[in-house]
Amino acid sequence: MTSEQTGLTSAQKTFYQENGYLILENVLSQEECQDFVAHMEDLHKGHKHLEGFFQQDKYGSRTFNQHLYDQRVLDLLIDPRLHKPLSDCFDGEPEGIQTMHFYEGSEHPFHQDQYYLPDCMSAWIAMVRVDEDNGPLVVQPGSNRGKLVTKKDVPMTLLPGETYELQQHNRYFPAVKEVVRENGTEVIQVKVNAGDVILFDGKLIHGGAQILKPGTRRHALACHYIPYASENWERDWPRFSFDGSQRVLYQPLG
Ligand SMILES: O=C(O)CCC(=O)C(=O)O
Repeated sequence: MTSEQTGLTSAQKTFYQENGYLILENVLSQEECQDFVAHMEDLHKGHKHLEGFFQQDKYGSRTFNQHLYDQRVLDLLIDPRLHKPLSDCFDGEPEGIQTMHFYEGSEHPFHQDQYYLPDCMSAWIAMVRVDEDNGPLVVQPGSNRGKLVTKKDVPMTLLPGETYELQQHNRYFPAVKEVVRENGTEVIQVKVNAGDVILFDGKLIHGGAQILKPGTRRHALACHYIPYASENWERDWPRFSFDGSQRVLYQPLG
């Protein structure tokens, strides 16, 4: 039996708590990864049509919340092999809330996912080999135990004339960079094989490393979760349980 079915060993759990991330090897088979990559390439080339499909040219060509219109992505978000490891990280039941499929490395500056999605964590599924050529994740191990830059520190409210991108580049990313500096510890690239999953804490400072071979594909599906018990939630997106049920907990006014 694999750890994906039985949950994390105590050594894995300790590693996760101390470092803020953990690699689970061979969660998906090579065939599953190749099938999924073919699916994503078919959508990209227009060989397959899916209502709602849209690629953003932002932080590497990516899709956003594809699980809301693509059963294949929803199945991965709530894949039973991820259930127990995520429950062990949270010490409670997880719910799937967000997906982003990256066709390429993101070169996303350092950030913490809990700035955007309070209480969250991630399961980042590599669908191809990810290394220095195609832009792996870069993380600051242990930063999950340090300061979290919140919306109280860097409000999301835009200043006159400011766009969201400017807010991020001029105010949010520099604030996180400062925490990286204050933490004073090394940052590392996390290189993984197709089928491996990187679990990481929403407080972990991470980003997309520089891509050494621009234009190289880097298929990876980033899945985000929140504890079922979390009420720290202000989105109208459905929250998906691992039994396939879903619930909407917040309805914006107007
Ligand atoms: O895949 C990447 O390069 C970045 C992913 C990321 O920042 C995230 O999932 O929060």
